[in-house]
Amino acid sequence: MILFSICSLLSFVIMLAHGGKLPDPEVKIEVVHKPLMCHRKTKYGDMVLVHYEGYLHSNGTMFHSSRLEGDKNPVWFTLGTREVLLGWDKGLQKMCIGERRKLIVPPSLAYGKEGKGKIPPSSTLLFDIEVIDIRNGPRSHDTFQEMDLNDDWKLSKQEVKVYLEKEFAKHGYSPNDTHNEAMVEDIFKNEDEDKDGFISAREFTYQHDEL
Ligand SMILES: [Ca+2]
Ligand SMILES: [Ca+2]
Repeated sequence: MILFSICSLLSFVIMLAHGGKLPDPEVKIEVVHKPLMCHRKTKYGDMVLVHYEGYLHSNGTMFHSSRLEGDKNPVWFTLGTREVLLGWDKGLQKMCIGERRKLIVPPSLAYGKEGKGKIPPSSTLLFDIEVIDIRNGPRSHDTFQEMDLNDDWKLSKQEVKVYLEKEFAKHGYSPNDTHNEAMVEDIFKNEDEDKDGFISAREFTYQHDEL
C-alpha cells in the first residue's frame, strides 16, 4: 500500500514536471539542394556567407532578398551566437558550401509577438538560404584549440597573451608588453565569468549579450 502510494505520487510529480513545460519551438528544415562534394560543414562559431530570401509564411510576401536588395552581395554572419535570428542559428547547422535549405521559422525564433519593420507581429517566416562560403569564426573551436597550447581545454593568461602577440605580429605591429598585458586583463575581466583565472571552452564560445 505504501509502495503503491509512493509510485503514484512519483508518477504524479513526473506528470507535473512534463505538463508544466511547453515543447521547444522547432525550425522546420527542408534541404533543397545538397552538393555531392562537402569538405566541411557549418558548425557553432563559424563565419558563414549566405544568400537568402525571406518571406512571410502566411501569404508568401517577400520581405528581403540579398540577391535583389542593397549591394546585392551575400552576407556574413557568425553561426550560433545570436548574431542573427535564433531560427537561423538552429536551422543552418551542418550545412555544406553550396547547400540550399528552406527554413520555416516560428515567431518565437524570429521577431516574436512584436514583429519588426515589414514583419507583422507573430509572423512565421520562410527563408530560402544558400551557403556560399564557410570560414573559421573568431570564436570557433578551432581558434580555441589553436590558443590552448597545452590542450587542457582552458586558456591561461599566458596562452591568451601569446596568441595576442602572434595576432599583432601577423598584422605588422611590434610587440608591446604593457599594452598586451592590459588587454589580457581586460579580456579576462569580461570572459572569465567564474573568475577561476582561466577561460574555459564554454566561456570562450559563449557570446556575451552586450546590453
Ligand atoms: Ca590551456
Ligand atoms: Ca573561468
